Amino acid sequence: MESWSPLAVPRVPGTPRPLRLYDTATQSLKPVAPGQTARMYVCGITPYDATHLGHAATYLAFDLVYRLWLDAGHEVHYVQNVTDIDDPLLERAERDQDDWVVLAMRETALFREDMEFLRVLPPTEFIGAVETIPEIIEMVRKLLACGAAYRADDPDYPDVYFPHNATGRFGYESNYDVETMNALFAERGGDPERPGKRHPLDALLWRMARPGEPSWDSELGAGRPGWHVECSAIALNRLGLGFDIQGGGSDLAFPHHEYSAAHAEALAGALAGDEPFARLYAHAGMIGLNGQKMSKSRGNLEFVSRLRADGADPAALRLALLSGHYRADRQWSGELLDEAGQRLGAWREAATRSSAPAAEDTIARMRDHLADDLDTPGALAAVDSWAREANTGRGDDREAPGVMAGAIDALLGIDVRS
Ligand code: 5CA
Ligand code: ZN
Repeated sequence: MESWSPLAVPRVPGTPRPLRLYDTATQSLKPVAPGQTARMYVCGITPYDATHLGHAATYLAFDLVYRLWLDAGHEVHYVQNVTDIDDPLLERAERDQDDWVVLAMRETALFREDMEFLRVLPPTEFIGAVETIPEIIEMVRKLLACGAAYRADDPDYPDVYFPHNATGRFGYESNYDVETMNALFAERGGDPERPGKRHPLDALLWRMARPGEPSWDSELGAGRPGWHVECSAIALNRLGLGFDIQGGGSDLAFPHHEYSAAHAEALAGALAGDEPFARLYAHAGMIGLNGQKMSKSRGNLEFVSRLRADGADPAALRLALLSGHYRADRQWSGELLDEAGQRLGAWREAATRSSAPAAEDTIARMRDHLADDLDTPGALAAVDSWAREANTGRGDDREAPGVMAGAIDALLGIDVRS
């Protein structure tokens, strides 16, 4: 499907720093070390409702990765999906007497607008599940052929399942113990109780058509895809095995990223070797509201589009979301937006000064902080101290306000000149 509009990203003077990120699989900070073309897959929305600030915060974190790669001179191949067929979408369409296709199109269009508003760089490829159904069918077919899939023992609905331990290293990505896996599998879209499965943790690959549900004809039988195989096929077919970063919110560490990795590795293992699906699994913390994780099912949501309609400044919204560390679970509040507005005011004032302290040291500090697992609080504090000095009349570098404005734009995605 169509991505959203690109943005010009200014070049930043000085020396970029190699990025290190926390990897969920090895539970350690790791150098990202991409080749000339850096490859990233970030799990996209399920478009049954508008983009909330939790989604926005997660996409902003990976937007910073993109910007640091551009700063380091890489080409970036960034793929993001849209889960435009899945249970939550069908349930919402049913509840609201809406057509699921129309609902998905409407919410995806709104998501694009929200991303543009927040100056998030568009993925190179923005791919819907529905448009990739033939790829998914092909992947399930191959998994069946290599023994990494089986039919449920159910004559009415012989759905196709993935034996969770097909690769022999199940659990390497999330590192959860069995009790945690069982609980999260049940909580996040799994079907541990489904009769006919060989093991409660086996995951759905292809759901045979039920009356009244959308389905696609195929040699597997008419049906629709499971959730994890969607991202597995989309990523594998565009980025290949061993791409640099698989990203999403921490709620995707299990089951979603564990299984999407296992599906691809089971298939590739049969053909090639044991390269991991992704070299690094990065997860953003959960944004909460009123003390709980912001989620569509709980209904405690603050939408980007509502703030947009209220006339919120996109730069302030972006700054508010970046004021906490991306991995920390954190609470949204109106005060956060007010504080960000004040901070932005100081940055804007500094950027319009006729002179200021030289930009080089501050840019070096911004890069150091961002390269260190996206330490945005550190990077923002570095800009704060430069702006404070500039706004008290210190510094006689006439280029500095413009150079800093360019760096703030390129590295943080914030336009202080608007
Ligand atoms: N379509 C799937 C991924 S393939 C999905 O999880 N969609 S979603 O709409 O539920 O979430 C989209 C992204 O936002 C995911 O990366 C998810 O981890 C992240 N996310 C959801 N809720 C929050 C939250 N409260 N805080 C931070 N990130 C969140
Ligand atoms: Zn996904």
